[in-house]
Amino acid sequence: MTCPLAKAIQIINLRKEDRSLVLDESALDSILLQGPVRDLNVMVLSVAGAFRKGKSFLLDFMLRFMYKQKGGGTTNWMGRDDKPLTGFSWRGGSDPETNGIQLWAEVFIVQKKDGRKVAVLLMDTQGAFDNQSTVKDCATIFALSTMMSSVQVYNLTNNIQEDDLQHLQLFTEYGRLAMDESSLKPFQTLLFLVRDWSFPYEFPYGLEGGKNFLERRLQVKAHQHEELQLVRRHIHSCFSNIYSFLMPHPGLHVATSPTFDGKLK
Ligand SMILES: Nc1nc2c(ncn2[C@@H]2O[C@H](COP(=O)(O)OP(=O)(O)O)[C@@H](O)[C@H]2O)c(=O)[nH]1
Ligand SMILES: [Mg+2]
Repeated sequence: MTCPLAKAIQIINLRKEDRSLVLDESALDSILLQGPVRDLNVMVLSVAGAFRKGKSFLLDFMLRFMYKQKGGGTTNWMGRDDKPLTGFSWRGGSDPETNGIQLWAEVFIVQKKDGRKVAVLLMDTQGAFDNQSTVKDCATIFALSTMMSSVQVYNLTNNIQEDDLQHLQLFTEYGRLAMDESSLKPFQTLLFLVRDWSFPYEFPYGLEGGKNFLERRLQVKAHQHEELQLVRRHIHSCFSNIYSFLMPHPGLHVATSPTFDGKLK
């Protein structure tokens, strides 16, 4: 990844002085108006959620997949086992971390099953729940990234807790206000990504286990407290598709070693 496009570009900055969010329009132009991209539909995949929970780390593996696919392959996309993990900066990386929304400068052109081409953009978000940002900043970043994305990956750890659902309601309510009155659902696809899932004997890892787990968690039941029912109805009414994926714990070295640099070995 040495080409000039192999970098993340900050498109929305959180201004420290007044905590307002500022769109860097020329940065966005530099991505969306690239020759091969400008006339295509775009598909934006965003990852959002609490701070230091492996969002950027995950996106860097997605980048490996996209670059592999760009080179014509899909096998062994995880790459060599002695290569540090690079891309969007994650805790092990050396780049300073910033609050706001970043896009990968290189847009990946993918042919869909129907033969049409679509430009795939990967989006990283920062600031949600980190102790320097207020709840309002988090809600705004989450809402903006949800509005902009085709797929919003809601990155969670261990489980889907009731307060994760409440946060989601707050964040999406905020976004809904900014959208036109319409009978259509305001957002597209939501994926609850549960990292460090510890109950594979109840619901197995992956999409299928996630589907059954999510059905259980998002079920509206008559005996539930009204508030719990409301949160669930709200989430169902906001997204066209909702999925969940259960991921295994990557091992203590990944989670705790200060010297870990992302090498697979
Ligand atoms: N427990 C756990 N840690 C992870 C996982 N993936 C990455 N990490 C670690 O989490 C830390 C934070 O990762 P980062 O991508 O910077 O988090 P972000 O702030 O959400 O973008 C790093 O030290 C990673 O090694 C995971 O699935 N589980
Ligand atoms: Mg990050």
